[in-house]
Amino acid sequence: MKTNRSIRAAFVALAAIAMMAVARPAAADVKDYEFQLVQPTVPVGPESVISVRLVNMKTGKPVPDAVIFATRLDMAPDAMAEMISKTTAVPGGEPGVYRFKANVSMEGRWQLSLGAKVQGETGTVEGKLVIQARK
Ligand SMILES: [Cu+2]
Repeated sequence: MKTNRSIRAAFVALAAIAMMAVARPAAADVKDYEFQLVQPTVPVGPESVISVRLVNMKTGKPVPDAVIFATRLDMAPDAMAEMISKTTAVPGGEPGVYRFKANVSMEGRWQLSLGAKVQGETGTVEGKLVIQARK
């Protein structure tokens, strides 16, 4: 019954990995940060700029110098998750505001998903924002 035992061991190992993935200890501090839209709407166009502000909810202050390492823009809110636009970071703007240029090709709701590292904090700040595109 050696085989059964090693299969069982493999299952136990897999279960442990799965549990770690689900119950990964969230660093308390990243919960204090939030992404907010600067404007709720953007114009439809090939080079629309979306501005988001990263705010420390405890202090109410914007957070400059965060490293935004993941963005995704898609039309999931209008049931078109497969409709994805590439985003490009645009420099400038006031401290704590992060701007992204994208081809917003269609009127409707777009979702911007963000991941960021904040200096001095472990963990990742994640946010999903819904923007209305208008002609
Ligand atoms: Cu669409």
